[in-house]
Amino acid sequence: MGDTIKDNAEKNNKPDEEVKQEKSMKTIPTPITLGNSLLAILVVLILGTGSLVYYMIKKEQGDYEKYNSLVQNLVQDEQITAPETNTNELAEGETIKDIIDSATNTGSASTNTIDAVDATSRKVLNENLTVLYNGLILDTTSMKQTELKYIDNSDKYKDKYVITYYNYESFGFKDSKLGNLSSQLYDGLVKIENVGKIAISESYEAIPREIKVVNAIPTIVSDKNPKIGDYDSNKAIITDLDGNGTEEYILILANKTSGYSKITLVDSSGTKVADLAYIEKSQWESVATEEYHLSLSNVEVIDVDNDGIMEILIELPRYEGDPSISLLKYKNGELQGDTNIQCSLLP
Ligand SMILES: [Ca+2]
Ligand SMILES: [Ca+2]
Repeated sequence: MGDTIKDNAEKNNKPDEEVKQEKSMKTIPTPITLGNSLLAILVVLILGTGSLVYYMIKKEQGDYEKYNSLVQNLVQDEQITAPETNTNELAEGETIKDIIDSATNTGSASTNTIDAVDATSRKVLNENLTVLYNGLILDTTSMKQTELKYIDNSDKYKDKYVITYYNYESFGFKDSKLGNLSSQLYDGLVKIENVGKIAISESYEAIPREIKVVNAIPTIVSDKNPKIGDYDSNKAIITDLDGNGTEEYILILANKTSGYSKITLVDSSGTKVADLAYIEKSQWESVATEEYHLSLSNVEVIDVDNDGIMEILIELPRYEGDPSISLLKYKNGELQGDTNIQCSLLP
């Protein structure tokens, strides 16, 4: 106490600055006490923990960078495969150009490239492609006469046909609807209801080019086929079946006097390719209550196998039961399928 009073007295004599200095001087030389050593340990601990945390962050960063570079490598790998699709796009572009070019050249070679257009994606689509004709299954895998098939009602997979169908009628797209299984028709057999005349399970463009129907024979055709004058009922379907830029003609011809009718394919130059189907009076006279002629309703033009080419479907009538279907493909000046089919309504 006494010291303090004495000190205070001394301090009082000194200038303010000196007093302050002395005060700070006195506090600096702190003796090593228990509290201070605890503080030192705490500081060491804090520094230690800090450096540990720093090390861990660094390590995490390293790992992240490693992961990041791995991901980048993967992305680069993806980018290596990506140009393939670009090449496809290029090929497609070239094909479209080819098609446009061929429109003026009537080239047949250029149509070869049509098949190459997104062939891969088409193949994937076609694996599950279902085509219905009047609600019955139409096998579109080969160009020939084919029977329409019913669905077996006891088939445990029959529900796979209960899907949305894209419906086509009168040479155009009609709508898309969910098809339903019908009630039993014959002996455990059902078909699909609520669909159009032709129903396709995939949403590709099945009529990619305009189809015109006229009630006359185009002069380019009649000039080269003077015998067409013998028919008194003439209709022509005009469309570019194979997409090469030139139109083909499907003629529906009937002679009311002779009772003969036929469906004929004519190429873009007006030259007959083939008679596809015909019926004579003797094949319908005894069973038909009215005159029977093959008509527009016997023909459909639609791409049923998703290759960009519209097939010709001829409905072949019969005495009873469902008609069979003749599938034909006209491509590069060549016709695949059965021709000159004689139809008959006789039992
Ligand atoms: Ca054509
Ligand atoms: Ca086709």
